[in-house]
Amino acid sequence: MAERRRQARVQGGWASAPAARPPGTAAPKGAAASSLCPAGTTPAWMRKDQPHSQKQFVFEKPSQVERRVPEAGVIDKPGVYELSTAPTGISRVHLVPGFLDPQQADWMFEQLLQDLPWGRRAHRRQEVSFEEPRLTCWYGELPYTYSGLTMQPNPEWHPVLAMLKERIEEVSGCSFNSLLCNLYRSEKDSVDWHSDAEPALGANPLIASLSLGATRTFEMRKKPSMEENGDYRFVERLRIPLDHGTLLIMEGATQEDWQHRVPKEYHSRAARINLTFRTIYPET
Ligand SMILES: O=C(O)CCC(=O)C(=O)O
Repeated sequence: MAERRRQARVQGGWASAPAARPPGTAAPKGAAASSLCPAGTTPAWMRKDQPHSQKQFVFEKPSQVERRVPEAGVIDKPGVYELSTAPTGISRVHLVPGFLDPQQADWMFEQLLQDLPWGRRAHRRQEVSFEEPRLTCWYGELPYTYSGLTMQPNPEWHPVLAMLKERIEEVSGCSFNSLLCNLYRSEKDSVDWHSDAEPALGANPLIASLSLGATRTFEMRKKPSMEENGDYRFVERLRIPLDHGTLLIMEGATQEDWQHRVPKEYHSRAARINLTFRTIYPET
């Protein structure tokens, strides 16, 4: 008897009839099947006279399982991070928060904001011209072409930039002959997804990026594999907050296998300067 009572409990044999709903209220989700039965009939799945095999739920794997968008990882601690390994090589970033002392960084930010020859590049596409949402300037003996526009040579390094180049060369063990400076005037300024993979940078370039001023998020996303046909929806993503005085070094296959951007922000942001030291080779 005890065994029969236990089985009845397990099979839901004692489940009571659902309580009456107040008029005008919707049926709870999942109740639709029973409300489709004509009044006074019992749905087949509740009837004890049905053979057991008909009551069993048959699991069929859906042909298209919904893919989840992976959550972005965050890199905000000092260190060296291997982002990926591929036939192209290892993609690696080094994060050095506090590379500059905050007071020195304040002073440098003010000097560079005032003194650098900031300009706004304009593109023309299909008869429509549009300006980049940030200001830029270029230092180096060689010209640099990116996004279809050429920055003319500018060999007269500002003394603050020359000093920073030397310090970063000591830390990274690399030498640089060029510098792209970006000024994000407010939260409305940005740089869209791209990689620094112009031929003039050579294979696997090492790029050292120093940030001054307001903190902005540097986002990275892995380039999709051939099979994904350019679909970036499910790729790996990273967020790296870059604050006043932080140095970020990208190296190895990072430009070949990943893209980066600095998106606009919804909340107000003061100005930010970003300095990306690079090595450019003369075009042959
Ligand atoms: O502002 C930054 O941190 C990134 C700048 C950048 O992507 C670039 O100069 O290529």
